Amino acid sequence: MKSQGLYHAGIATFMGSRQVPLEELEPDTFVVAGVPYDYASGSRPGARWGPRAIRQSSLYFSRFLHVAPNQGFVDVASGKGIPIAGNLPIVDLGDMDVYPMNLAQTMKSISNFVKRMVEANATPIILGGDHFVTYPCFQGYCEAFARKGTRGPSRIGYVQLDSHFDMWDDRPVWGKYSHGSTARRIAEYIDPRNVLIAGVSGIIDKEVWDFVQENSVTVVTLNQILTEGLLPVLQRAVTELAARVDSIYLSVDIDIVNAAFAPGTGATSLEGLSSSQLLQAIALLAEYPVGALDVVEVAPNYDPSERTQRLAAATIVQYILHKRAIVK
Ligand SMILES: [Mn+2]
Repeated sequence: MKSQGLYHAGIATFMGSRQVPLEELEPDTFVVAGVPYDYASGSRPGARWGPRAIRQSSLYFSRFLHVAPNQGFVDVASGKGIPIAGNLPIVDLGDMDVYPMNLAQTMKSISNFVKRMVEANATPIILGGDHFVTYPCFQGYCEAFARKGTRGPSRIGYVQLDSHFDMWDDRPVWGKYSHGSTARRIAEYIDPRNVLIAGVSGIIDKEVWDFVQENSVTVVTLNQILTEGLLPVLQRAVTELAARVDSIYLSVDIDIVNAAFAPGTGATSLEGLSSSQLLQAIALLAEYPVGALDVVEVAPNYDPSERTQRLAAATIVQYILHKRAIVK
């Protein structure tokens, strides 16, 4: 497989990278792990198949690992070089253990797993799963820093690209934990001023809006993006956040992208970014101290064209190449 670099050959790890056990992680590595869990999804499940689908589509990009030409690659957008393709430090851990009928056990499994990834000085790349899984992932991320004694949760920021706030509090049917309450739980877990939600649109509960305003959560609306420009408005917000924190956890809900580009998700968005805008946003965010990335809510069962899962894979590859490989 390594010498062939064929899209359709071999076992579908992320980009065709090596699969290693958690115990054998090396520092300064991008470490991919899936969370095949969508039991906290409200209306249209399917994100349990996200990790496998994203891995499948990531093989399109396996040439960056396995077919490095002698002179490297070039980023067309910037004209800058990608000289170390072929040596990108990426491994795949497979999927985390989840327990569909046991929320507490699932949360503990996920947070412990991510904590161990960060303790190994690796950069977690997490394949969702519905957006619920981000909360235990984020907890594990924070716990690793707290245990190291270097940085507590107050110095960690959270950036969520999403068409929705995911800021429900305690719902009569769902309780406090679902894919619609992740950002609320995170805004309670850390200083809410260090939470940035970007891309939101639509009509929302007034209770959520009031919580956001009263707690000074930073919000970049889709309307601001469309009227002021994606890069200026996002750059301003992230620069302000980065001045207050040492490390940022970035969560990408694929439903930030318009359903024309990303139909394979539960809560499809009729507004939202284009796929080009999402990739531009990722290239920008990679300039900041983003230490973990998740891509969630990819439900491949609603998209036989596979473009949603391909966009999810491209989002991750964009982050990795801009973080590590593109010459500044
Ligand atoms: Mn979401």
